[in-house]
Amino acid sequence: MSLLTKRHVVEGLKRAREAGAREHRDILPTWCPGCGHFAPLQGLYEAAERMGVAAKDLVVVSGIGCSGRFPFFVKGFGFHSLHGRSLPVATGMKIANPALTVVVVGGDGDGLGIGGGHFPHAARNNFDITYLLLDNSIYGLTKGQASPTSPFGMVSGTTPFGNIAEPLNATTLALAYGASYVARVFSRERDDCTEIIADAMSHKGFSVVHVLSPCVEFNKVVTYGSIKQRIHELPAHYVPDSRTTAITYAECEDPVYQGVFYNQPRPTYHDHMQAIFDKVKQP
Ligand SMILES: Cc1ncc(C[n+]2csc(CCOP(=O)(O)OP(=O)(O)O)c2C)c(N)n1
Ligand code: SF4
Ligand SMILES: [Mg+2]
Repeated sequence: MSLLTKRHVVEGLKRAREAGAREHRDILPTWCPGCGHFAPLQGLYEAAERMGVAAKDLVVVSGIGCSGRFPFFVKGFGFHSLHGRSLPVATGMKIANPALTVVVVGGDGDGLGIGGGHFPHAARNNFDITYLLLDNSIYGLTKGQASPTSPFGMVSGTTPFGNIAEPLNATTLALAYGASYVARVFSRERDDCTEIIADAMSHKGFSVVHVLSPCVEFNKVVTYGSIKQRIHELPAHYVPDSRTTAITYAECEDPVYQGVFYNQPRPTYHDHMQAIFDKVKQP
């Protein structure tokens, strides 16, 4: 499997157009060739296409970061919000117009650093939105500072003597916070990205896809090679119905598992609010 670059996205779009598919981008991606963020972008195009989501019904909300550029590259409504504030913006949109398909995209810094306080509340309220957390274990846009998921000991622009903090695990956090759907996927595996993003978008409730999405420019420690050595599919017998079992698998570091860790639909924020409205309306 080769790395997905701008050329692949252009060719993919050309083929899709020739096959009569609706177009799903306005502007071509500006990421570095080989950036991990290309595969989830292609995944979102294909998932939206497959699900028949019209551009007028799709909203992509981001914070700030290389990952934050996502909305520019998708045909639909977009909101490039403030650093770490994509989830409150997106949940507000969903409350205002529940008919919209809302996809939130952000980086490890955006979602687990400055925006880390919003993640648990979006999850426990079970808003019916999809959150693509593109994790490259670095601040890419600002050229290589340690992030909340950088490994212990990693040398970076802000940790010249090695990172002294333990990394956060986005999959574990999503599970612990109460997300009703949690998956992890390696962005090198383009087809897996598409399948999992489509599955997450079909889920009714808060779905999190933790994408291991290397920054080829500024992270020389967490790379396609280092992830490839440890990544493994969840066992064939795995059933994604137990949060505690899911956390055990999510915490495993060798191998690092990918796949759907948890998928247990429950009433969404909107369902609960509707029930309250119906109750108060009764004579
Ligand atoms: C309030 C605020 N603080 C800091 C910044 C500077 N800043 C922009 S992007 C970024 C980190 C981006 O890292 P990440 O979220 O991991 O996204 P990536 O670029 O790696 O995709 C920072 C610190 C900012 N734009 N706004
Ligand atoms: S700096 Fe890193 S994260 Fe940003 S576009 Fe380039 S490879 Fe991707
Ligand atoms: Mg990052």
